[in-house]
Amino acid sequence: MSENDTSKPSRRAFLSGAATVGAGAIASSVAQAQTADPLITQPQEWAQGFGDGVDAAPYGLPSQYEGDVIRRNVEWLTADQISSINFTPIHALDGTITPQGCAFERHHSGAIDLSKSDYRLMINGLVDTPLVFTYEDLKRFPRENHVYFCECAANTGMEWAGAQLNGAQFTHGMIHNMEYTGVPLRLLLEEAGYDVAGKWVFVEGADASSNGRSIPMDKALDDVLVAFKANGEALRKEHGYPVRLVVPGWEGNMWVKWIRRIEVTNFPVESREETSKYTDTLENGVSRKWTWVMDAKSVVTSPSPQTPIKHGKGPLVITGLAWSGNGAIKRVDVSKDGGKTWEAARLAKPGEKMALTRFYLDTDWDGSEMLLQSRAMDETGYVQPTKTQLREVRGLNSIYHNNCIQTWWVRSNGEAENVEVS
Ligand SMILES: Nc1nc2c(c(=O)[nH]1)N[C@H]1C(S)=C(S)[C@@H](COP(=O)(O)O)O[C@H]1N2
Ligand SMILES: [Mo]
Repeated sequence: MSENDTSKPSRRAFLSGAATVGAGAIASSVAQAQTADPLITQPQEWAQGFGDGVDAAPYGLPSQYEGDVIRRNVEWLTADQISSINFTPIHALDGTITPQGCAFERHHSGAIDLSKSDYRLMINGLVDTPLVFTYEDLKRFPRENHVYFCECAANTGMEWAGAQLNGAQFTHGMIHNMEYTGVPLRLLLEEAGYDVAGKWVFVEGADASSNGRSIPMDKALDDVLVAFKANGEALRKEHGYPVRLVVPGWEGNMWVKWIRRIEVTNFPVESREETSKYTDTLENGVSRKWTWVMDAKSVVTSPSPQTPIKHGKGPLVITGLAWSGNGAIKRVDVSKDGGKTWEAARLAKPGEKMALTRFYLDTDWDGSEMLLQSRAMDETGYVQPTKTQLREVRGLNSIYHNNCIQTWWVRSNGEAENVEVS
């Protein structure tokens, strides 16, 4: 829009209008009568004394005003806290890195306390020398840093039959994205002298559930990490302290926490977690299995049901997240009319492989209702499907791997609701 266009407030005019209040020079097309704002014209209480000293919080917590940016659960979803899940407040975060303190948790038998000194990792099976590593042993292998998303295969799983949960946190919050520090699993397998006949590894956690999963050797040798830090600090207890597996782009269930054993085998174990669970039953009753990769997906995080538009019409930042287990996000489109027309969103940074990508659409909202959608495309050329397209292939029996396009119905009062368009 040109600066001379006075029909709609431009972002620049809006912002300069706000900035010049009090300076007596309001020249923009949206200049409004404003009374002096005491919060900027009057000395405030917090400027008339001292703040907290440096030792007030040896380990800092979020500001007291951010108390609602927390994990939340959906009560009816799981019977108890021990085998349960909660959700990342993605509607309230920005950028791409998820702080550990509000990153979703999924436990099959609760989060265990395991110290570094009691920690052991065994590699056995088809290897020259079965080995047991201590935590300190792991720290003597060359380590790497990578940012990756971890998405539970069940993320968005409650939305198969119809629009159900009202909030991006609940529909899409079984995901987090952290910078991991860890040792490539390949180095540990080489140390043990793995047999090239071993086409699989079976990985187990130290918790009662053990959460055992089979991983093809090609993946194990490619980019899997045995990680001990996330976002620069030790893993939190709930994310597998002191050591977890990081399986880039693959379903969260394979990211075994408190990892204690890696067995090289020449067959997949077909454990509970890869047969009765984490398989997808199609309309004809046949179940898909080994659906490891998380396909390209995206969601508008704001505006959304938990973050309605409160400022009325005019400049509006639409934002969201996109990711793909098959590589980097190349493009995200946003629709305001339920998928009839699309605009290319701005990626905050070029997409990175198997990591969250932040997108923005800086727009002028005319106050009319919107059916907001986002559609991700990854470097393979794959385009995120509509709900109808996904159902045509997968039917309605599935729980896992729902990567369809999400719709938020934003009303003219700014409130948003989870809906489906057909
Ligand atoms: N040992 C162990 N590893 C586990 C689980 C578990 O219950 N026990 N849950 C799995 C599931 S289903 C998911 S989605 C991810 C969740 O990781 P997070 O709790 O760090 O978010 O961990 C996986 N690893
Ligand atoms: Mo999961």
